[in-house]
Amino acid sequence: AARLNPLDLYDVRSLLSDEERMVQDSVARFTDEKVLPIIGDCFDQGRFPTELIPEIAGLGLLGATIPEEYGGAGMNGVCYGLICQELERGDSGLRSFASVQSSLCMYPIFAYGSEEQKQRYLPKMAAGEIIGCFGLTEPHGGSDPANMKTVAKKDGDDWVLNGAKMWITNGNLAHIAIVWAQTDDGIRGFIVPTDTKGFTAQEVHKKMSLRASVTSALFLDDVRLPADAILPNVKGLKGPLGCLTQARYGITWGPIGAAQACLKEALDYTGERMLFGRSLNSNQAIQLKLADMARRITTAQLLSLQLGRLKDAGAMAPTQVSLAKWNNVRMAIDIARECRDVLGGAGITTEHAAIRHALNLESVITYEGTETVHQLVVGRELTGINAF
Ligand code: TGC
Ligand code: FAD
Repeated sequence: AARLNPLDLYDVRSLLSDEERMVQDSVARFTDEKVLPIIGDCFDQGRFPTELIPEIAGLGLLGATIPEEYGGAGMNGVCYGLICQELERGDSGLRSFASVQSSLCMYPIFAYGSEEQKQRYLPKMAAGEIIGCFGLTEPHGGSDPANMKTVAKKDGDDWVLNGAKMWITNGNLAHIAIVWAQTDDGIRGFIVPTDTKGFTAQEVHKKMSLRASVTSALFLDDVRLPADAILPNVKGLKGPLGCLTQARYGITWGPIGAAQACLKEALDYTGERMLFGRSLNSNQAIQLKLADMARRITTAQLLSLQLGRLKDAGAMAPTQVSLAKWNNVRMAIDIARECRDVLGGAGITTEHAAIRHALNLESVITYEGTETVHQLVVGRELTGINAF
């Protein structure tokens, strides 16, 4: 009998539309042909492959869900999820780049910006000519962004910003930063060109995770901006949290790709490795591990697809995103570590993908709300009690 696809045991792909399948295939091809041959070296060298940006943009992967009139690809949420999945099958750093540009920089300009801001920035951001970063987290504690110390004060018509942001993806690549700051009127968002006087980005080194991604600290020292730098249409923490909901949704899909890459590697390796006179995969202890990986990938796939259908129906609740972000990242990090283990010594170098994915997922489980933050969001939903 024909065997099932080990990376899609429930044929979740059959639930996709033709367009969704086409998008998945084109990103999968990009990952296989352009990302996988170089990404182990990029990780070793601590280098984000900027040379891939034009092709990423050309495939419509930046601002995929932004309407075409602003240069986006006008795709649905499920297509965006599949893009994240196939990019992260390559490396979490590539998916991070697309998440930040699309959900954390283009989305707030689209959702909260003026018509002039949308026209000015979005088409060039979709083309990869303007790269953005998103500054919410501060050095004193990212889980509690309401306790923000960065301030923006009015001076005549201008705004003057002071403060610092920490762990900012794309910080040293970016042409603009979306910076969230406390004002007399609550938390507001600003579009800050990174060549503005008083703005500096300092790359974080010595990372053991997301090495193929740029992470930076941002410093704002009397950064003076014109009145039209503010995002006019949102006030309060719901501005940045609304962006996080978009990015976290994509992050529920991404780790499925990382986990699939690891399961594939574990299947290939244990099929070929001969120990005690038989292939490694003939042992019950190994089959239990492989079966468990497939079980957890399958449940994650169904969770994200239903989440995407809810999103496209306009019915997705942030708590549902929290549950899937928690489940799917936990699933992937456990699988990557288990895959590293079944590869034995071979699992410890970047010749294989497992340890790179496992290390990357240490960031993914922390950023965009730590696992604990998402567990507490679900707990609050169930009990009505805020335990933060
Ligand atoms: P609360 O004070 O109750 O609510 C404030 C306002 O926001 C609204 N809201 C949301 N809106 C949209 N989406 C959500 N997920 C929302 N959650 C809350 C809420 O309705 C309220 O609106 P209003 O009109 O009443 O003012 O805030 P909370 O108690 O819900 O928040 C607490 C908590 C801990 C959940 C929140 O602070 C949180 O999520 N903390 C984690 C911070 C975080 O995730 N930071 C991520 C930084 S960015 C990043 O990591 C990028 S990595 C990207 C990459 O490289 O891929
Ligand atoms: P803390 O908030 O100090 O948390 C420390 C620990 O305490 C965690 O285990 C947490 O779960 C736990 N904890 C916190 N509160 C509670 C509680 N009430 N009860 C129990 N436990 C609790 N941020 C951006 O704004 N933009 C970016 O582009 C960005 N990119 C990132 C890229 C990377 C590689 C990394 C690692 C981070 C990035 N971040 C970014 C920051 C990220 O969002 C934060 O690291 C994250 O929100 C956690 O904040 P923190 O690191 O300050 O940890």
